Amino acid sequence: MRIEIAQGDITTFEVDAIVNAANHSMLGGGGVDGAIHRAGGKQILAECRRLREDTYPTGLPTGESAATTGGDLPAAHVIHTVGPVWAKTKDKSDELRSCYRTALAVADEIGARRLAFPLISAGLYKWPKDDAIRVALTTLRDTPTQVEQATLVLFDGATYDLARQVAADLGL
Ligand code: AR6
Repeated sequence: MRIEIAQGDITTFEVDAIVNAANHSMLGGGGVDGAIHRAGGKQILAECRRLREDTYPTGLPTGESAATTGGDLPAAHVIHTVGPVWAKTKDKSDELRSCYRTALAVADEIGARRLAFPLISAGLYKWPKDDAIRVALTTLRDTPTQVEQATLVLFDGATYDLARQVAADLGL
C-alpha cells in the first residue's frame, strides 16, 4: 500500500472512502466529525442511526469501525471509527492502532481501494500529535490490506510539517 501525507480538509478528498474520527454515539460532534456530517449531508446521519439501532445499540466501541454512505461528499463512503481519549497514566496505543486496522478491514469489506485518514484522537481527544502521527504511519505500514493508497490528511500546516518529519524519521 502506498502511504501519502497531505494537508487540507478531508471532506474535499476524492477517494473511495474517508475515515471519520467519531465518538461512541455516531451521531456527530465537533472537529472532523462535525465537518464530515456538515459536508456530507443527512444521509450519513440516517445510516449512522440505523447502524446504532441494528448493530451498535450501546454505541460504536473504541477502536472499532463501521461504514456508511459518503452522502454528498466526493468520497462514496465514510468509515467511522472511535479513537481513545489520551490519558497520561494509561497507554491506550493498542486502541489507537486498532482504529487504523479496523478501518482498513472495513475498507477491504466494501472494496474501497483509496482512503483518506484524519489524525485520529489528536484533536478533542488530546493525543500528542507526534505520537499520533507515529502510530498512524506505522500501523498503516504494518497492516496487511487490499487498500492501494492511504493518505494521512493533516488539517494545519504545522501538523503537516511534523508529519513529514516523522515520516522521514521512519524512512517512509
Ligand atoms: N479535515 C482534516 N482534519 C481535520 C478536519 C478536517 N476538516 N477538522 C479537524 N481535523 P478531532 P478526535 C483534524 O477533534 O481527537 C468529535 O467531536 C484536527 O485538527 O476531529 O479523535 C467527535 O465527535 C485533529 O488533528 O477528533 C469526538 O467526540 C484531527 O482532525 C471527538 O471529536 C482529529 O481531531 C473525537 O476527537
